[in-house]
Amino acid sequence: MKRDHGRRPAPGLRIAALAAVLPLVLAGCGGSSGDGGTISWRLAETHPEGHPTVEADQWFADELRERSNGRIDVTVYTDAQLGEERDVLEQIQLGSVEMTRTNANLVAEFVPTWEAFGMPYIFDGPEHFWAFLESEEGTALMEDLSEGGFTGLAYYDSGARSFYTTEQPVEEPSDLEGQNIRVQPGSLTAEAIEAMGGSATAMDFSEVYSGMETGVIDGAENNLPSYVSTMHYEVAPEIALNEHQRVPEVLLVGESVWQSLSEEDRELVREVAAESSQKQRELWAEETERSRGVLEENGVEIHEVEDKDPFREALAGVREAHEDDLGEALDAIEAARP
Ligand code: GTR
Repeated sequence: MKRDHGRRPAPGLRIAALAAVLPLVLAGCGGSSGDGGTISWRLAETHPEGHPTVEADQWFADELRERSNGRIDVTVYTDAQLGEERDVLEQIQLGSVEMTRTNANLVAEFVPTWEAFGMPYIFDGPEHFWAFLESEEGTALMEDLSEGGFTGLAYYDSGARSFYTTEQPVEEPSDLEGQNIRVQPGSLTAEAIEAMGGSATAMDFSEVYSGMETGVIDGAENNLPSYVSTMHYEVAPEIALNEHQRVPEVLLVGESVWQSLSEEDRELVREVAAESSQKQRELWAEETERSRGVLEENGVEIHEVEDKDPFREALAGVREAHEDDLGEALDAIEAARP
């Protein structure tokens, strides 16, 4: 699970890295043959090996290869080797990468209704989260992905996101005052942080470690497995479990790539993706548990936030501000509350 903390390489190195990736990109172009031959897809992933989401991607690839008798061949590229998440979504639109596992907050920039997933405290907890994702409305939101040129295959778990900082833990909203927090590009999180008196900086995932180390930012927010796999706890050891968002992960493929598949292959891919989601949820639960242990071993004190109402109250205005554009999706999420 060791990760390169994403210190930005010198420009020369970046060109060299691009030169290394380009042949991969070109070799994979037009990956689906559509004529009964082998179909080769690259699956872009930002997490490192060992992360539960990567294990699920790999399970999906292995099962699909086996059940298609080697005909559908998905290769998982971890650690943002094919680019940062936002860039990958653009590459998928262009057809130069076939598929990815990404986070709904990143998708929001391409598919406006997906911004609803980033609404703070819109989900009460895991039961509500899965009740919605597995409902007809959850499926309808998945279908909205076609607006961005994507076809969604499965939702994955991503737990709850909480703030972690280099010095002052965020145990109540006012703790954000004077703190500059990294957010995912294009997400609603910036508005939420500003509503609580903090400031927000959008930054690619792999730049967050060095951003906190050098003091460009004072903290970030994420779930426990990612806090551990990125080793962000080394530089930002103050984590407070305010759990402001539950943002699903999604496995998606480019729409044109999808259209090139036969009906039979689409069915197979969907079936394996749905099973990989079940697998991912199990792996996720185990890793969340294990992450707590890793943090304890490393002397990181987890600040529990028993009363989350002050956060909910401070963020009520964000919900109101989005009544016109997201009201329908937000109502559907609220209606799925078990
Ligand atoms: C993680 C998510 C990643 C990435 C990351 C981030 O929870 O799984 O895909 O979006 O958050 O904060 O950039």
